[in-house]
Amino acid sequence: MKKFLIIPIFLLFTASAMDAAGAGLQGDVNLDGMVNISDVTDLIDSLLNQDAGPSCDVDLDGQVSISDVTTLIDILLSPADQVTLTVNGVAFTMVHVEGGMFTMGCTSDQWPDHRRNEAPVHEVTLSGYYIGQTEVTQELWNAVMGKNPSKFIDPQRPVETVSMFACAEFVDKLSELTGKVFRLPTEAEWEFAARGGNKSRHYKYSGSNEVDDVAWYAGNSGLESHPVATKAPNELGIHDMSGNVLEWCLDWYYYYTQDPCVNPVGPDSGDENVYRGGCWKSDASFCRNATRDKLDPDTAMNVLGLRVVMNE
Ligand SMILES: [Ca+2]
Ligand SMILES: [Ca+2]
Ligand SMILES: [Ca+2]
Repeated sequence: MKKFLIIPIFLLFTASAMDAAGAGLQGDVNLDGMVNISDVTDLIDSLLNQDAGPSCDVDLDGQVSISDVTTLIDILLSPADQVTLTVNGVAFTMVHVEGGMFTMGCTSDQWPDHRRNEAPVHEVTLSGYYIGQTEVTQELWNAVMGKNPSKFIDPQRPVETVSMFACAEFVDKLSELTGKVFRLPTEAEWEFAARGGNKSRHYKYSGSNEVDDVAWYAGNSGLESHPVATKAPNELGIHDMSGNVLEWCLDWYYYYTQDPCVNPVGPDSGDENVYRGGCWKSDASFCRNATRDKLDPDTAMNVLGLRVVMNE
């Protein structure tokens, strides 16, 4: 086997061949528009037969070798930046949030209108996950639950007037229908995604320091919800984490401590659940990335909806 470890590329890369390879999908060895296991087998065949073409140079170092196989396998194993799923004819997109570490709470970008329950700041480490590119729309809720409890009826607006219990039922049904594991975000997952994850530019609101760029809030909403994704996205391409509707989180409400934590899920029990992000009725300061508050899980109001998380 060893003699196949380094095999020089046989086709000279002309400028046009490089362009063609560069323009294609990285890892699409057999040029069928998809990257999958057949590209691995075709790449190994090409290595063994010494007939590798430019598309076999997956890691773009100018030669075809075993390192292209390992790079291709890495590509296949790494989570996609986003995934679009369809349930009962309704498509929705989940954005990948790479795992990382961040400072949660009233960091300096949240001053001076931060609130006492955002202190103390603390270091949080999270594993990767997928989070909804938008709040759950009425269209999606209806496709899963067969009804729409919202007050501001419009398929493209976020669902609202949903209690924590109704949301728990929704994520269970969504999991059943898709074969994936859906749940509500933990409060830490919510804040990390709102801050832009590892791409964070440390804005006050989710994606900007100007609330009007990214949020439907009391100052611009006309006191109603709006279709999702009609304001600019944040650093990860996620919309409406500031404003439009408030979003339920999984955690029972608790007071922060300074202790660093890994994948925190909040206390084991409690009376009220956390919600996040401000809404069409909030003032700007409530739409900040670190703002947090709590409600009885029975509560269903026209300001309160959800966004889902899917495990990696
Ligand atoms: Ca392919
Ligand atoms: Ca190579
Ligand atoms: Ca929101």
